[in-house]
Amino acid sequence: MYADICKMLGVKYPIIQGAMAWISDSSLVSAVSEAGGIGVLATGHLDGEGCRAEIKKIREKTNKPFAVNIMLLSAFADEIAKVVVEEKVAMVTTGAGSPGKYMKAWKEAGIIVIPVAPSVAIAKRMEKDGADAVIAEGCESGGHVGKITTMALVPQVVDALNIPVIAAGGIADGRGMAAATMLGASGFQIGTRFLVAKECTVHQNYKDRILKAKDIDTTTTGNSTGHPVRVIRNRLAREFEALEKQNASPEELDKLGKGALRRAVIDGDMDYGSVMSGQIAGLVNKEQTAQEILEDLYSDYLRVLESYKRA
Ligand code: TUI
Repeated sequence: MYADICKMLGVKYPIIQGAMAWISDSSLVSAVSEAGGIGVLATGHLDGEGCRAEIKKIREKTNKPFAVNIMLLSAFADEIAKVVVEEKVAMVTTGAGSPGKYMKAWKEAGIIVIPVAPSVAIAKRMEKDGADAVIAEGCESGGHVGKITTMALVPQVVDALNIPVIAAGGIADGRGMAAATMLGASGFQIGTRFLVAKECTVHQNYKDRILKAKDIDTTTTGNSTGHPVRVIRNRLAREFEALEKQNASPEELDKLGKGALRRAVIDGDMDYGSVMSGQIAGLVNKEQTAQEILEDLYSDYLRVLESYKRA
């Protein structure tokens, strides 16, 4: 079944590198795509021209297909939606909202559109709006999350839709990929494991924090704002939780959260930065090149599937 997704995307592996704002830049994206996966440029921290410049850099490093992610809460979403058309990007993923209003222009430009959906109802709407596939993202993921786990979400989305479903959230090795296959997924989106790729330019402190993370080290903040975000628990997360318990206003919470992702990614501030990570970080314990990660993931996946056939 995964062959369909590889064919649709023109890639070797049915593996999409999850977009990570401030983190998945041209360096990581070109490395993942060059190695046979789908690199995804995050644009949550960029404006239209910043996005165009990164696309140019990716193209200088690889001629393989890559995707651009549009974080729909971004003030620059409209600009970036235009840039992907002008730059003839092959594929777009979206997050944190519904891309319905851009769909016509993107489909006319021949762009493959794969939105993230955190629930069956949203996934159905995206299929109706013309999505080519959806990424069913469980709340094990890092960053902005929905309410349902990957285990519960993926099979329900698979049953409700006629387009391919890509599983995301809690996948970092061949076992997770095999499990998602059993749930009916046609491909996999993986973020946290690519955070520690050698080509990933995130601050070394961030990588080290992921490498030493345990299963219970993440929490979600922002539950009262309607935009819960999964992060590694640190001083910032605790202060956020305390403020939320006191029913702080959205403005107060915004003030605390402002610039926090940049502080973690660029400055390496592990106390007052927002260290977004999936729950699977405990399984991620070595730095490898993007090519090694993809080869490792895929051979592990085939080995797991094979071992069940023999059993
Ligand atoms: O978008 C993500 N994960 C992200 S975005 C991000 S940047 C950020 N920084 C600070 C605060 C908030 C975000 C960090 N991580 N994942 C994809 C995702 N999309 N998760 C959930 C959704 C989603 C939610 C609602 C998709 C569609 C949707 O539709 C709502 C509607 O009514 O259409």
